[in-house]
Order: sequence, then structure tokens, then C-alpha cells
Amino acid sequence: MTGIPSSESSDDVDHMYALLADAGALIVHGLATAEQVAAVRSDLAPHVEAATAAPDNPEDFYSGHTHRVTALMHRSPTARDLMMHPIVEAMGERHLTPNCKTWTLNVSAALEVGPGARDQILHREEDLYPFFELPRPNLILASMWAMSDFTIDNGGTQIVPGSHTWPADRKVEPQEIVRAEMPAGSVLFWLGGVLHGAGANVTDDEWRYGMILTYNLSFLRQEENQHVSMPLADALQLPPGMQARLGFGQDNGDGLGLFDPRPVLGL
Ligand SMILES: O=C(O)CCC(=O)C(=O)O
Repeated sequence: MTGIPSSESSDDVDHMYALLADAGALIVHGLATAEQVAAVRSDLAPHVEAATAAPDNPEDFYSGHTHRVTALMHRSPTARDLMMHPIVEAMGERHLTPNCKTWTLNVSAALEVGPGARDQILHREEDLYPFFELPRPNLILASMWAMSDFTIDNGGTQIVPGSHTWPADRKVEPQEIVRAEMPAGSVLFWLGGVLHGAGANVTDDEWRYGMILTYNLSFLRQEENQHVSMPLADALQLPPGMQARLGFGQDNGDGLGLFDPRPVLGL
């Protein structure tokens, strides 16, 4: 299998999901407007500017020369809107709902990959849940929103198409790794079983800026503790659908996530 298939935002979503399910990854162009990209960047600017890029230790999961900021849903109203973009909802519905009553935001992070960053260690998002043997059932859907252009040279995400179907002993060959190229406003989707990682940045002065949002089955623990990242009093101000996507929902029908908001409301 070669390359990452791509779609336009106006394409049929069943066709998009068929491409995604087959290759394990899909680029959809034009999901965020230039205004939305600018708004996310502006909301997160103080946090990204305050982030420090450590020198590289080749054994670390993340390369050095990288800025990483989490808790995006508390920090950016526009990021919250993008979290629930209709095409994200359609992909999640198709990929995750067959295995759960609902699904939640797993992790949010702004990831700026700077000049000198090496290839991130390839991994699967679903490695969080090693209980399941490879190839695992559908547990996670991942998305990377391009907040700047992604190129082969500036850190475009490495993807190994087809690797979501591999058994545990299947090793990746260097020629099987492709790098996502996409203009700002596009989204790279990939399945939780796909080998991937940030790409090396071999440019002199370009920072690649992406916003990763991944989603998991609601009965699994979220990688990012949304209940800490988003104070309950703030979560209670959000629309119910957004609360549920963040993991504050009590409507799973399975009893998970039960809480009484009255103490927080002073009642
Ligand atoms: O930055 C990227 O392109 C990928 C990031 C990633 O794989 C991760 O955060 O685990």
C-alpha cells in the first residue's frame, strides 16, 4: 500500500470513511477556515510561546526542538468547535460507535515541530491499551489539524498505510513510511492501529504547527485527564453534546461517569 489518500470536505462521507478504513489514514482538505486557524493560533499563542523546546535525547518518545501544549479545550473555544466538526463526527460515528454507546475526546495537544527535530518514534495510538492483541478492535480515531502547511521537510506526520491490519510481529520497512503533506486548514485522520509519528524537520527556520485531537471509546480511560484539564464549573457551561464528547456525559446508558453537579454549583 502506498501513499495517503485525500478527499475534499464536500466529498461523500461514506466514501471518505471507506478510504480511511482501507489505508488507515486520510487527508481531508479545507475543514478549517483561515479564520478558524487564526483563532486557534491566537487562543493558544501565549501557551505555545511559553512552551520550551528541550534539546534532543534520541531515546525520548518526543523529539527535542518540539513545543507541546495540552488542555486545548479549556484554552480555545474555536478548538472546541473543531473537536466537533461534522466530518469528525461522521468519521467517529462510523469508526467508534459500532464498539461503544458513545465516544470521547482522548487527548488534545498543540504540536510545533521545529528545525532540527528528528523523526518521532513510530507508535500506535492504541498502544495505550495493551490488553488487546494486535491487530486490535477499533478503539481510537486520531486527527491532526494543520495549523500551518505540513511538508515532507518541515515535520509532516509519518504514516505507515495499512499497518492497522498488521500482526504484532510484522516490522515496518523504511520505504513503507510516508509523510503527510497538506495545507493549513486540512486534517489528517488516522486509525488508532496505524503506525505513525511526527516527522523530522530538516528546514532551517520553519516550524510545523499541528493540533492533534484523538477520540476513544467512552468506556476506556482518556489519555488526557479532561476532568482536570477542564474545570467542572466551566464544563457545566458548555452545550450537553460538547460536555459528553469531553467525557462529562452521564448519558451513556451504562452508568459510567455518574456524578452530581450540585456541590460544584453550591446547591
Ligand atoms: O506531531 C505529529 O505529527 C504526530 C504526533 C504524535 O504522534 C503524538 O503526539 O503521539
